[in-house]
Amino acid sequence: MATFKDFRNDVKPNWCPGCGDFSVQAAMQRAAANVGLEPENLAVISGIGCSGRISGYINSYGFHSIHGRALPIAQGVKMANRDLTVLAAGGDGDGFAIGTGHTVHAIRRNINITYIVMDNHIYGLTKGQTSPRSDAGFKTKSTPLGSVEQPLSTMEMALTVGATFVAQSFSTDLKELTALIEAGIKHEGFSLINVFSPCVTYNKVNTYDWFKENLTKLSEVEGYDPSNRQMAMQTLMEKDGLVTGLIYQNKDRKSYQDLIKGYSEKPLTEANLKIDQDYFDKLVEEFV
Ligand SMILES: Cc1ncc(C[n+]2csc(CCOP(=O)(O)OP(=O)(O)O)c2C)c(N)n1
Ligand code: SF4
Repeated sequence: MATFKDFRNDVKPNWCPGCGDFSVQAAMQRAAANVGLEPENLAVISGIGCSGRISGYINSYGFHSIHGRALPIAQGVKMANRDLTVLAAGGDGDGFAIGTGHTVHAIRRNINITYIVMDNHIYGLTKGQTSPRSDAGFKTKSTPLGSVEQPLSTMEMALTVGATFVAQSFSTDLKELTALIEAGIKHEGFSLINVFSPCVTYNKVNTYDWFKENLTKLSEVEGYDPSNRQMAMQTLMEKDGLVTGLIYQNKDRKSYQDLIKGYSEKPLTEANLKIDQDYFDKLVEEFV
């Protein structure tokens, strides 16, 4: 049986020392081993950004794709081969700026993949511009006088568009993050896990200490019930989205795969996609 070490490769991450993404990588590797996967059962599909490099640092199938496009590719991989566990990963710019449309539709589609967002409230790779997660007033090279825009409340957005699994964690809490990724993998549908993963180089406001001071653990909120969508929404609004733990899970809704007729019987990789010559000729005739 594989251990987390089997999900390591020889590529040395070129993240800055102290970047939150190191722990996210470790949590993904641990979670994959803990749920009993072998490297050949896993595909990690990432977007572009510092965080997007993660697919190159994990021993599994992988695809370092295009900015904001990890999810279309990850969904395609899962639809072609449902036997693979598919993890999509990227930054808050990747998933909540250029990729927002894909994120919203993947959530409502409820395909059985797990999406891990490394949320540092900034564009790291391009050297520190605002992201849709940056707070109002946040000063960067692109907003020298402070951002005048409100940040996107992404967890509330996910609940609104029909998410069946929404969780949030902090990259220093390896135990909680690993457990949430495991739960996301086991969830029969789309799971969104937003990880506060500080950028130590360009974000001098939302630091490790800042998150430590401002985050509330849902496990410590009395009576919190992650199956209650209304409670999830109310708690997010009260705490300005700054919570960690399992925010919401709906185990009753069927995944996209389970609703597509025929898909559950045979993945595309095993289907006979050949068509005979007569049928091909007929098709061509139709179009010429
Ligand atoms: C289509 C396209 N537009 C813009 C870029 C430039 N670009 C690369 S990464 C990035 C944003 C990075 O921020 P984020 O996704 O939050 O990831 P981080 O680097 O912070 O991990 C941008 C705008 C690109 N590579 N491709
Ligand atoms: S620039 Fe920021 S996000 Fe990118 S590797 Fe460095 S610390 Fe991490």
